[in-house]
Amino acid sequence: MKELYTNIVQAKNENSKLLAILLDPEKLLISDVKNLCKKINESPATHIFIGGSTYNGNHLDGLIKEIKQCVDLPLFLFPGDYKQISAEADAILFLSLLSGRNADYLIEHQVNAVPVLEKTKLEIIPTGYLLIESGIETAVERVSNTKPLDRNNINYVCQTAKAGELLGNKLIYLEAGSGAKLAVSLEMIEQVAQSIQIPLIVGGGIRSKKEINDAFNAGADMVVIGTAFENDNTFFELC
Ligand code: 1GP
Repeated sequence: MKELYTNIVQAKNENSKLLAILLDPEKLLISDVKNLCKKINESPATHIFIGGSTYNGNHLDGLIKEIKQCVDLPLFLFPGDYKQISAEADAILFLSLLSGRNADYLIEHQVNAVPVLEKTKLEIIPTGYLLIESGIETAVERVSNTKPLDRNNINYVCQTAKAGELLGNKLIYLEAGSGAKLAVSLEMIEQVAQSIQIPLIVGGGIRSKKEINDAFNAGADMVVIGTAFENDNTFFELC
């Protein structure tokens, strides 16, 4: 097993919770990074994720290089598609959108990513990605042209997560979508966590320290915070 994934599994086994800050390259200038790094270094974050549903710019390598100069946390690509792959990161969440039935996001983008990935030393972590209905249409839903899973049909979400594990994914990501009105319910987190053995990531619409802790207590191994920190980089001080 590769090191960064092993660390996540180890954290799960020790019940030591992980927190990722999600940075959207579309909303981040290289000149913003220094100030941002200070805030990240003062926060309880254990990981940085970078990526976005609609980014197609050309400053991703530069951004990551700059971030890596001032933050010493593992930096994972969380790509909207295969064009968002940078060799400068440490690892990539190699996502398959298991909640949807759009073959492009189940396998086509992954096939196209192979020649790019082969030129990098990125640690590749296969991740079953499940978009859950969250009260509004999110960017992932729009861009992937898929419907999220019914937030009330917990059994089906558990079954989908388990299928993801049986297919060989190493992580399951329960996603309400960036800026979601409703985060994934605690009941769903609890039941999915009990259905699978692999680590569980939860994100989308989480906006307070209490919500982070509730997600952890329900069984999330890692929580992802994007919008709350993006809107207010003192978020972790106020928590
Ligand atoms: C989105 O799960 C992440 O992919 C984070 O969501 O921006 O709502 O925190 P937020």
